[in-house]
Amino acid sequence: MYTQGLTEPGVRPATESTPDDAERLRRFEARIEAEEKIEPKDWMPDAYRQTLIRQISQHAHSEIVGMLPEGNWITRAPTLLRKAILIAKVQDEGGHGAYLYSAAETLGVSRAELIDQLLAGRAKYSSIFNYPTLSWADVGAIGWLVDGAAIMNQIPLCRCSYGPYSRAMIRICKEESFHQRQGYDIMLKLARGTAAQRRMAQDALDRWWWPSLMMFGPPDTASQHTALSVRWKIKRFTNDELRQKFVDFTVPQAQFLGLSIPDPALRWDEAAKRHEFGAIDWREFNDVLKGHGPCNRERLAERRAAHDAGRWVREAAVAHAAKRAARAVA
Ligand code: FAQ
Repeated sequence: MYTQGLTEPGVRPATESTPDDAERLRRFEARIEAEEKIEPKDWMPDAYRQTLIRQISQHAHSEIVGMLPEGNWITRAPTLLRKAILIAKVQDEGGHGAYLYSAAETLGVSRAELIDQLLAGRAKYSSIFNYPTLSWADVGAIGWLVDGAAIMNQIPLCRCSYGPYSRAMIRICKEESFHQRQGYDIMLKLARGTAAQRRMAQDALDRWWWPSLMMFGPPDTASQHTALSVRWKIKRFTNDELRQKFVDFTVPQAQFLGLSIPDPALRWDEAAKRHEFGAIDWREFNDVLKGHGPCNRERLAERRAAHDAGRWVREAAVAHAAKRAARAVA
């Protein structure tokens, strides 16, 4: 659906610099300025193509690794209804990965190549999915906070200058919004339940709050890619701007639940009309990115096992497609 103008997977269009490039760049930037979408066959600077491949593939990997922490709770969901909702949510995340790999393929890279990079440990995926889900309340906290942070980050991506990515994000955001509500609903039930259930909800908030703030990426002063991505309208806001919006949006939701955000420095600044919050532990964030988070090894091992277990399905699909193609020729 989003593959109009697709080059052969794995074949990158020529990107050598020519004297015409300055003029092409000028026209490209004028189109961005005019809010036109850039489509797969259009000329684009190599840095634009590379940063999109990087961001979209990291995003796709995050979706499929993100299936694992909640997937662990499918067999232990407290009711049949909760189980059905959770299965649907986890399945949606797999679908998001599929749209995003397709969007990345329009840039001349193959899905197989991207998945190989993930399984070899050479690709990044969101830091948040390297934390464990210790109780049912964690499923609520992931929906509320992690999907909440994802929506805050991804709604502006619906206006991304690259057509296939922006179109994929529209459907993804609709589904993420349902995910966020189901998470908040779990938290509400627990927060209004027994004292033990309220403790579970508070414990989940205590553990997921800071990693959720880290999802938005390093502070603007340390972000390598933000300036160019904002200039080329891949990103519409900086990491710190989105993090602030998330805090301002989420604090009243925690108050409604009667839960406390685990940040003694959190306070409303009336003059600035925003919440001030405490310092994020960037050392922890960098450790997780280097592979030393609580669950990095486990997540990659599970993805590798799932990939191996699915080999026969991929082989059968390829054989089926080849057979149909041969029949069409005969
Ligand atoms: N984790 O210069 P910047 C979800 C990396 S989907 C790991 O600021 P940029 C749905 C960054 O890649 C969640 N790495 O980079 C769901 C770069 O590395 P590189 C994923 C991170 O791209 C819910 C380096 O640090 N969402 O949750 C992280 O301008 C529930 C420097 O950073 C997306 O991917 C991090 N948190 O901004 C699923 C959204 N932050 O490549 C299941 C799209 C930064 O130079 C259950 N992505 N890095 O080696 C984006 O908006 C951006 O890529 C940012 C980073 C904002 C993540």
